Amino acid sequence: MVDVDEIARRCATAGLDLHAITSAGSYDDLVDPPYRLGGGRTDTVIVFGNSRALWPALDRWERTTGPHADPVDTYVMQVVAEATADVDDLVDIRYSHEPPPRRIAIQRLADRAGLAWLSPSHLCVHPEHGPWIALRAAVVLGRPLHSAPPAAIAPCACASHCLPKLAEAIAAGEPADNDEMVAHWERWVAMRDACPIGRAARYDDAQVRYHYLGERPAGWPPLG
Ligand code: B12
Repeated sequence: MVDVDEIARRCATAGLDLHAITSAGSYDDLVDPPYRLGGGRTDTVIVFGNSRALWPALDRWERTTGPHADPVDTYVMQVVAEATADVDDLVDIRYSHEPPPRRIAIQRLADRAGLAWLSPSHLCVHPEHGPWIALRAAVVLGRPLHSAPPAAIAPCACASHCLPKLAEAIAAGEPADNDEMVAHWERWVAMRDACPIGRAARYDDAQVRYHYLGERPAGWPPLG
């Protein structure tokens, strides 16, 4: 059987450097029915994410194999599919970018698994990388996990850091979709910058501009 550490090692090599485990049931108990994983309650779930470590790998891949319309999503699916190709008890892979009815509340999953604390600013905060992480996929395995590890604990005090910035961003117009977020993108970056944890882990400019504005860096093959 391919163990969790080996799957995580494969993903980390490709830039998906963060992971934690919990049981499917402990996540399902936290969310409304449409967001549940279903299946066995003791199934093991690995939640994968990335720090800024994703960017060099992704950048190299897009320069050499692109253009892809959605490079991050396409790359993540390829990496996770390859990392789990020989896993006999693979039940499901849910990606954070999947729309309903396959959407999962991946921040709640990451919080429950102890990977990163879900803060009131709607961002998960990792003890080392702060809010400068993304959450990418949940890999569900049919091997039992009878006692789920503890949930994440708060590493910071939001009231004097991100929350005033969240209020400013919301006052500028609470976004219902990505276009509305882009209209005030610098306010949303300011909220992330306000967190005292993980300042050294901030994404570089190309990664920030790609994630908030969808800007393809110079050197990436142009979309047709
Ligand atoms: C839809 C969505 C959005 C919508 C939110 C609309 C809304 N009102 O819910 C919009 C387009 C506005 C948005 C914006 C952003 N998002 Co977004 N988003 C998602 C997505 C795809 C689904 C969220 C969802 O429906 N979850 C299901 C519900 C049931 O879960 P929930 O726990 O109850 O609700 C969570 C979210 O809905 C969100 N939320 C709920 N209400 C509101 C209201 C506002 C104003 C915002 C901003 C968020 C928000 O926070 C909740 C937890 O506190 C997730 C990925 C995922 N699968 O979860 C990414 C995700 C949450 N987003 C993410 C990010 C980074 C952003 C942005 C910073 C921009 C970006 N592209 O990088 C901005 C700004 C957000 C911020 N807090 O700074 C990351 C968060 C990483 C982290 N460290 O936690 C995720 C996990 C994607 C990823 N690949 O990592 N997003």
